[in-house]
Amino acid sequence: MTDKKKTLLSLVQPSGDLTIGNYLGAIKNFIKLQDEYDCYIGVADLHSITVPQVAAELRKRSREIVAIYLALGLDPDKVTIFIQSHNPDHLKLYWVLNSISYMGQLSRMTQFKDKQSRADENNNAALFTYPTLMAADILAYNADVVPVGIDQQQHMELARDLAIRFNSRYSETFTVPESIINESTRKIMSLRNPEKKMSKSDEDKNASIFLLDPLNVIRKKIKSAVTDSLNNFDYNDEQIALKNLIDIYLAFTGEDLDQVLAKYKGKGYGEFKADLADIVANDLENFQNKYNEIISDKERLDQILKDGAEKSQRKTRNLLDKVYRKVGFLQL
Ligand code: AQP
Repeated sequence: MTDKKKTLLSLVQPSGDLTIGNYLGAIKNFIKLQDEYDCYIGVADLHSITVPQVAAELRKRSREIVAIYLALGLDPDKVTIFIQSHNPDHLKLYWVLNSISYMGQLSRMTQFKDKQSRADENNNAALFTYPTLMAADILAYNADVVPVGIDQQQHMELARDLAIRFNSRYSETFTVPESIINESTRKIMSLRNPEKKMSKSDEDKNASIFLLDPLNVIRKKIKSAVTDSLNNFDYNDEQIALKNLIDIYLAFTGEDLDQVLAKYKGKGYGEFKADLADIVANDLENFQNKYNEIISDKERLDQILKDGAEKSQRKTRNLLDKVYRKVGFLQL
């Protein structure tokens, strides 16, 4: 008898063009783990309207993310790839979890505080309850593991709290999910300000490397990334800009830190940055060639998403019936 695979779930928002932060922090782990787990990988379109979006662009980016997943190596025959809004169970569970989410806890979420402070006229309620929807995304699938960057860790804690709270209030129902976080790529930083996370919605386009940036732009961004004036090739918390570039180097090459330190010790940052620019550009060139082929086959992408919608609903349906019964909704 074979053991039943555990469930892995993770979503990415189509809130902008994807960066190497999204790739190294989260997507790389989906790809690595796709054989080991029963995987549900989504496009979080519901989440993305917590900040203003242009409808046509949102639709376009949703399909693009699927093509990116495939070009990076996700196999749709193994993994269920779906759009969040195509499975209404996310929203059905969201409402129930809202009823056991505390305002105090939600108001302490750093992502909410950060986005709210930048969103003057868009201080909307969905931004506030975003983490509850994220908990619903995860708990609806009884996911065992969720690969994420460290910025999502606080939301993961909330998802765990809500699972435990629901289980103790109504009886054992949800798996308490664990995060999977890559230590060295848990938070890829901005190329312009190493105190800030690299983000797809950063207004300074030179701060982020987008997976679909032209190769010469990628090279230029890396070569002009901020470093420091110490002129000392080392990996430490005083030289955070350089540390970030070394983390990117390690992630793309698979080399270990000692090897890289030995290679560039005593050399100027310029040589290291030029090599890094080539490494990232060559890797992404390969990816972009595949992407261009995949994105041109709209029919295939839509078929993957139709199958994905069906499979994701099949996964969540019984659990949602159970939850609705437990909270006391009349079922006929
Ligand atoms: N800089 C990063 N380093 C490591 N991991 C990162 N992630 C995002 N940025 C980094 C991880 O990517 C996954 C998908 O992210 P998301 O779409 O859910 O939204 P996010 O975390 O808010 O990512 P962005 O790029 O910063 O988007 P915007 O600008 O729209 O807010 C998550 O697992 C995330 O941790």
